[in-house]
Amino acid sequence: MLRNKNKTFSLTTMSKGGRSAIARSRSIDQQLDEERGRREREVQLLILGPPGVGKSTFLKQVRLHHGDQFPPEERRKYHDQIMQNVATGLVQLMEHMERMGLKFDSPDTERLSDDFRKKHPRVSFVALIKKFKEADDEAEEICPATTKAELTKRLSSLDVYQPESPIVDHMHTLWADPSMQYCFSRRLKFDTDKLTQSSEYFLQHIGRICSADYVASIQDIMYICWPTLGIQEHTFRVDQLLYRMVDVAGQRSMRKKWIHFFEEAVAVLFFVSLASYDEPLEEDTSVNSLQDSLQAFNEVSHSHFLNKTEFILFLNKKDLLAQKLKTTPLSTCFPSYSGNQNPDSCIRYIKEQFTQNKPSQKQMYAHACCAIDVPFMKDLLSTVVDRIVDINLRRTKAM
Ligand SMILES: Nc1nc2c(ncn2[C@@H]2O[C@H](COP(=O)(O)OP(=O)(O)O)[C@@H](O)[C@H]2O)c(=O)[nH]1
Ligand SMILES: [Mg+2]
Repeated sequence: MLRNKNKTFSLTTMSKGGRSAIARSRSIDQQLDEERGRREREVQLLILGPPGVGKSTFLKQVRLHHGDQFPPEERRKYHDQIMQNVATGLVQLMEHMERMGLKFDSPDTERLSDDFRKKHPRVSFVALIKKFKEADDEAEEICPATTKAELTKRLSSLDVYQPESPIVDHMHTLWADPSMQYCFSRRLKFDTDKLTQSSEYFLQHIGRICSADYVASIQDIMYICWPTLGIQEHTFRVDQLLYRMVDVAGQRSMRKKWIHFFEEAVAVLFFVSLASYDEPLEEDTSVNSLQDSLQAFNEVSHSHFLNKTEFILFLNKKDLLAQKLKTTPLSTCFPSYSGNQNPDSCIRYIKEQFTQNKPSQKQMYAHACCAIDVPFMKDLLSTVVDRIVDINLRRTKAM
């Protein structure tokens, strides 16, 4: 028996066509209920932002605080990436030694360094990502086989994580050399090709990393610098909700091709590096990197495909911003900024630049953060999860 406001229909007294229409309508209702139920339980989040701003690090924090917490066998999977980061840092220092006219202490170490540089050339992640994007502009495929193959080749040539492998000894020997140590001590004075915080961290921990019983710590995992190629999806369950987070890995140039796939996204988590305020864009050095992020943010937050999607902005790398402000004023990026160089004042100003042009129907949430800081991120994640639950609730009610 079906009830429709005032009337009661009996299936047996209806025509065949009427019965099948009702059956169809029931099935549609059921599908809609299921869909509504699924949406209430599943939250799709889109992670956006240029490469290197901390998106993967954020996802690692989610995994740590709301996922499997990286059991030991999972941590071992990061060892190759860590070794690659150590090798890159060493080779970068060798290049600086050359520029500074520094020689290794013995001819044996000199030979070893030549050999090491040949076997482990620096992998230019920026070049790889660029190549990958160019190929993407022409092809539909998200991760071109050529780039994947190139990356795999580079990695297999490294093949380092064998504690008994000679490379571990070689790293020790090269790192212990007095000229290498002197060069490292001068790192803050490098004019170009500065060491990243991640290289600095891994070089300072070479002894521990190269030990036979090494298992990557959570902090090691957060410091890894490794490019994300292609679209990646990560799911996490917090309380009753399944969060489906899609990291499109800084796929900016072809956004028009895929943004419509994310119409259903409940929120965009948009990442920006505060530390990029004095950096030029890799692909166009006439453009300031933070200004470019601001433009990308304005553009995507006004996309009509995302007009039902809320935005949560993460102004990341606030630790590096604080360091840089000691020597470089914020006006480098925002000439109209005339305030002081206190990090909090500068962050307030940057936040304002990002949120002042928001679409009127959207709430805009902005958080300054440091994605490698484990306790800080634990608290921030709990705030963000609460916020997403609220957004999702409002959205399902409005359906
Ligand atoms: N100092 C500092 N480094 C960070 C922070 N967030 C991420 N990183 C580092 O920045 C590098 C790039 O981060 P990643 O998450 O891979 O960037 P993605 O390309 O946006 O996924 C890694 O070496 C991270 O350890 C931060 O808040 N402060
Ligand atoms: Mg990434």
